[in-house]
Amino acid sequence: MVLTLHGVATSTCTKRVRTVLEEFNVPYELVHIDASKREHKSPAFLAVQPFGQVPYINDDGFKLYESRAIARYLVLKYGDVGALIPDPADLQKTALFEQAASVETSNFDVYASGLAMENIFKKTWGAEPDLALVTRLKTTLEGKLDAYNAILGTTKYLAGDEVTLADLFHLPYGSLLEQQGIDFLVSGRWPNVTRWWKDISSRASWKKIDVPA
Ligand SMILES: N[C@@H](CCC(=O)N[C@@H](CS)C(=O)NCC(=O)O)C(=O)O
Repeated sequence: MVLTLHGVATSTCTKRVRTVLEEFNVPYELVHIDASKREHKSPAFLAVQPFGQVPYINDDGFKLYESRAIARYLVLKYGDVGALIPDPADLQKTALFEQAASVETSNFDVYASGLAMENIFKKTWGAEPDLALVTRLKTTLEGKLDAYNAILGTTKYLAGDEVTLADLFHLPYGSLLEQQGIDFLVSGRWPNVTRWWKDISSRASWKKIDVPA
């Protein structure tokens, strides 16, 4: 049975999973969840994903939600050992990978997703962005990028000199920054960040699935 991904092609978290599927050419079927009909809040959907959020996967009867957990599962099941996640036998490389993955959720996602909410998603239901919040989020993210620039001045990627999921996790919300006219990743103001961003965002997997939100 082909793996099914239950989500929305344009949604950030569905894109995070699709990128990994494309990295390893895993055959899959995208089962579209129609958010306008609140399909993600239906009893059938909630029975699998109790928070009513996309995406989840069904891999031969094994169901899993949370895009980053799905990504880890897919890499370990379908990838070569050491590709995108370090070989689990290497404790220190694994720990550095987990550190970098945690950096993404703690120091990037919270601000970049907040900006997407204010500047993009709110418009879809006719709400106005909270401009004071936008300023706070941008200022905090600028400070975080100082640290990113320092990290990426010593290694090619966030967890060392090999690309990992920790890098790829940034793609969905990172690309939405550009869509909002926030040039933090591309301007060269943080040169190591720009070098890194150009590298990861030009991967064939991302180019294939990136459709505007
Ligand atoms: N941490 C979850 C977040 C999932 C999530 O927030 N999905 C959004 C779309 S990107 C969603 O379904 N939003 C609708 C809602 O929360 O009601 C993941 O990474 O899978």
